[in-house]
Amino acid sequence: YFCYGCLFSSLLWTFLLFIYFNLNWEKYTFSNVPFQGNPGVAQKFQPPVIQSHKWLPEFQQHGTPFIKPINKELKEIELSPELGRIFNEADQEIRDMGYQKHAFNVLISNRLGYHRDIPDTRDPKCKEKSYPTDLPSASVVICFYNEAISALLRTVHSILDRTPAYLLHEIILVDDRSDFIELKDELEKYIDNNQIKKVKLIRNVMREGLIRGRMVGSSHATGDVLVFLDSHCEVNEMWLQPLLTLIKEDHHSVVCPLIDIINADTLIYSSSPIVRGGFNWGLHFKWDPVPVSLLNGPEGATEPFKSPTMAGGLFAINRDYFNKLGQYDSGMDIWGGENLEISFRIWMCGGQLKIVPCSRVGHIFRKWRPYGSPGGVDTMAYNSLRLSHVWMDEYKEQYLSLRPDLRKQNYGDISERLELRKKLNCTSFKWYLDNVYPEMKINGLNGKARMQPPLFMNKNPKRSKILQRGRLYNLQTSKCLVAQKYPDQKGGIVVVKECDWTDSNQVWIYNEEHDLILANLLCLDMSETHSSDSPRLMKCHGSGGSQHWTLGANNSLYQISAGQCLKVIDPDNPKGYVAMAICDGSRSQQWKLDN
Ligand code: UD2
Ligand code: MN
Repeated sequence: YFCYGCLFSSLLWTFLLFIYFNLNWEKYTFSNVPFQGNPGVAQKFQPPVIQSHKWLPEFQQHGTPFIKPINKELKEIELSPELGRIFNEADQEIRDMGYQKHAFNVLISNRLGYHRDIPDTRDPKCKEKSYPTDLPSASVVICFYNEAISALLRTVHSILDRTPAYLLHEIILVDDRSDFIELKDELEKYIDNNQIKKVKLIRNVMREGLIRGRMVGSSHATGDVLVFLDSHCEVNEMWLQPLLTLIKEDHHSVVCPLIDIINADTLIYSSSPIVRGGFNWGLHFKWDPVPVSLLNGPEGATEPFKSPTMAGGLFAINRDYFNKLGQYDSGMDIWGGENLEISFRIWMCGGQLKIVPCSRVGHIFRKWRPYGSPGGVDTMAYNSLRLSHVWMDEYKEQYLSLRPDLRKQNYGDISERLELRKKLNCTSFKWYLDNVYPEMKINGLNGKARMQPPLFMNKNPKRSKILQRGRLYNLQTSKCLVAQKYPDQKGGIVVVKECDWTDSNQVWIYNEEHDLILANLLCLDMSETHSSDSPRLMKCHGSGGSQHWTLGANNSLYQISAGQCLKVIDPDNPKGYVAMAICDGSRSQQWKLDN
């Protein structure tokens, strides 16, 4: 018995599917990421790639009335303090929610729009360098989770604006299953409406974390070189050519740009000191000074130099080499550790890792990570445990003795990574320490967990030129701004009290850095997260943002990252509480810094 009906209907279905895919082939690409049998990582069907085709004229720029013309020679961009001003409750909401969701000033990010000028932070000698024109092409891979759309699109446009089209093969955005709706609808619409032809958008079906996320992205890439970036970067002038040149010369070179600093509170772009990557035995990445011997070449600080490790987010690697080298450890989850893993692997298995100071890319360094991992797992520890067991030989004891709690913790199956190490004929960790990172002391100290900007700008505020010195006197109450308790108490609030012209603890210093320093001890600081909190006295960090104050023309005391003015809450209340509020020029918001 033969079922002709069944045969007919299955043929019909095949035909219909064939027609459908042929019609949509341009738009939908299906592929599987080669996850090599890791438990917990299901072989899964990859979501469609949304790709736009045509190239439209320039995207209509967001109006940015706040930006002063930039002096390109400056090492720091001059943004108007007005950029962060809060005009109404909607602004307030954007700013406060922005800090909660993204840990940086989203109000300013939105106002900057998707295109902006940034200062050319390279050493002037870099501009005299020339690079070959026949360079390999680049696929830029950006994996993101719950990113602020303005920061993401500014990353994308900075690449489109500052990369020669013939070198840019594509930009692959991997949405790591973000929760925010704007990242689904708005982004897709934006890419489609503006027909940004080089941008491909891939959506993960499940949250994978940045490590597998990047693997998904790279599996879709077809350019010669992969360039990984975080989703809150801005690339600078001639950023790509020096990276590609080094890879062209030696395809076993993995190269990083120098990471400039985009301030999380003000979005000011500034040049970074020349540093390289290291780590401590807590397996935290850290920045190290570059040995003078490495900078003493004929070109000084413009020559690429070797780096024992990379920070992780920003690097370029030949695509074939990335695959041969074993991509990433797909058993690692969400965040952390993959940067040391790939650094060790590069050096131990025949490659080299370099930082190229003539290539500059800015990155928003956030003070905390605004997201967790599913189940609240410490993925950094889990990932570090995996890498220590695969790569660190007897030196994993250095780590485990600092983290005895991890000795018994499960770290999944690492057999494939051990095989990879064998297959690639890699050297020992001792070789790496002896030859690549001889500065590393055995039994070193533990360090910090957060990703910090290089040599976090702990400038001594006392060194900055003093502009004014005196009491901060409120015009409505005729009282002075002082510490509620002690001027040397970190975290203490400030209030207005009767002025005492003999008390040096009431004296403020206002310096060129726009710090307000009380009694030459602590700085007036405004929390970035909670603008409803009152300002506090904190250790001076010298990096502006939460400690940047301007004494306005109408006697206002304006806080740049809060976008608000200081006011006395209730002039009749003897407690003298002050708070930040929308600037309205009222008497309660008027201050004089006087002797
Ligand atoms: C640094 C690296 C980062 C990564 C990390 C260690 C730089 C400038 N940044 O931390 O790239 O190597 O160290 O793992 O070197 N993301 C996802 N899914 C997630 C979590 C994050 O897609 O589940 C994205 C995120 O949106 C961002 C990127 O991964 O684009 C890096 O995350 P981050 O910016 O929070 O990491 P960062 O800069 O603190
Ligand atoms: Mn980042």
